[in-house]
Amino acid sequence: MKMKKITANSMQEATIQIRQQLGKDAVILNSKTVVKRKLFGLKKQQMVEVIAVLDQDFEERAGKGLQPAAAPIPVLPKKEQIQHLTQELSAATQAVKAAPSHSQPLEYARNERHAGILPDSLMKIDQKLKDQGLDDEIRDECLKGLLTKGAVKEEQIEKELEKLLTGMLPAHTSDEPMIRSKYIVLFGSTGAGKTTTIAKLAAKTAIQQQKKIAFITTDTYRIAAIEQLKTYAELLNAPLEVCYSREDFVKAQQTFKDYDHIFIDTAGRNFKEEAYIKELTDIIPFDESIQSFLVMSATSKYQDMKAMVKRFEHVPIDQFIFTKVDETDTMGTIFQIIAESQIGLGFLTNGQNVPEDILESSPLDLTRMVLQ
Ligand SMILES: Nc1nc2c(ncn2[C@@H]2O[C@H](COP(=O)(O)OP(=O)(O)OP(=O)(O)O)[C@@H](O)[C@H]2O)c(=O)[nH]1
Ligand SMILES: [Mg+2]
Repeated sequence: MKMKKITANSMQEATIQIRQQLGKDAVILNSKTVVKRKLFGLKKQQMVEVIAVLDQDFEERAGKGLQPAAAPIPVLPKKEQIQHLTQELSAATQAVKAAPSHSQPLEYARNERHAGILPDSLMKIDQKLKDQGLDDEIRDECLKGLLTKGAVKEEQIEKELEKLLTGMLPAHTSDEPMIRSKYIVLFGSTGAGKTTTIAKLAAKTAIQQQKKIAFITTDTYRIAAIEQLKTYAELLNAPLEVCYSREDFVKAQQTFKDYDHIFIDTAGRNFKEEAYIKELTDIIPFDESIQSFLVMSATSKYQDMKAMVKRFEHVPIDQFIFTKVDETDTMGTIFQIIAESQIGLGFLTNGQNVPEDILESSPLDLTRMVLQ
């Protein structure tokens, strides 16, 4: 085993020197910041001191053909390093979280910290998850988990990563039907796909499960909105009540007391306005007989989705519905929102066809969509 102590101006510089002196299979055992005196002790300078080793036994094994020669051999960090690496990753995440967003130097520091320490296979997967929109915290959890399991080869990574990511999502109670309450309400911003999705859910419940269904709409904002829902109601031979107030709503509940499921459509609003949230909760009593879905388009930006969830923090959201997944290739944003809020996924919709284009997806399904 060859060991070298290298002092350099930055981790990146140290990594280059290590590669030059010990080759690409060298592994960093330890790194720390040190203060060195320069110019006859007049000037202090912060530097990094890195201890790196090259395990020749490993090299010999590789040379004897015990490892595939063509593909670069992933360097599995040793046990004592794993602890060090996971600490480094936690520290890096804390620093990035504490810093203002778009903090270039910290982002650079984080990359510099990982470069040359992590095997290439893990760097690659980290980048892939980043491209999907997963944040530093989730990605660092994945890297720590993969390192702890010693998963550095592609097949191992795939298997472990699936488990790690799925474990971050709220558990799915698969024995319970997704539509489980008497009242089903969908709300969300304008044009998210609420009415189309209500029609899909109602049609599936009426046709496949042979349930007696009815509709309520509180979307009295647009004339066309009532007509839109009426068309679906007529097609399904189901009654529809239009509610302008809580009194209307209570009356409609009485009218539909013998029905199995009542699907409630609401007006799409700019929910940045607190008054619109109040309007919604004034008409609909969000009690335990109501199953509520916040509907968001999968094409929305992460920050907008996050703000939307925050705005509804006083309205109980049972599950999310993400629409228009057919219009995006990035499922990471959805994953991020679910993992962060711990609000489960109800449905994904993937097209304009009623009732076909709707999916019930488990946490594992969503993970696989992110990794695809
Ligand atoms: N590509 C695609 N389009 C969809 C999907 N779901 C709904 N849409 C379309 O999105 C548009 C808006 O759908 P609506 O159901 O009217 O949306 P809404 O949320 O009820 O709209 P407002 O009531 O005006 O707030 C329509 O053109 C739908 O066909 C989907 O999963 N994929
Ligand atoms: Mg609508």
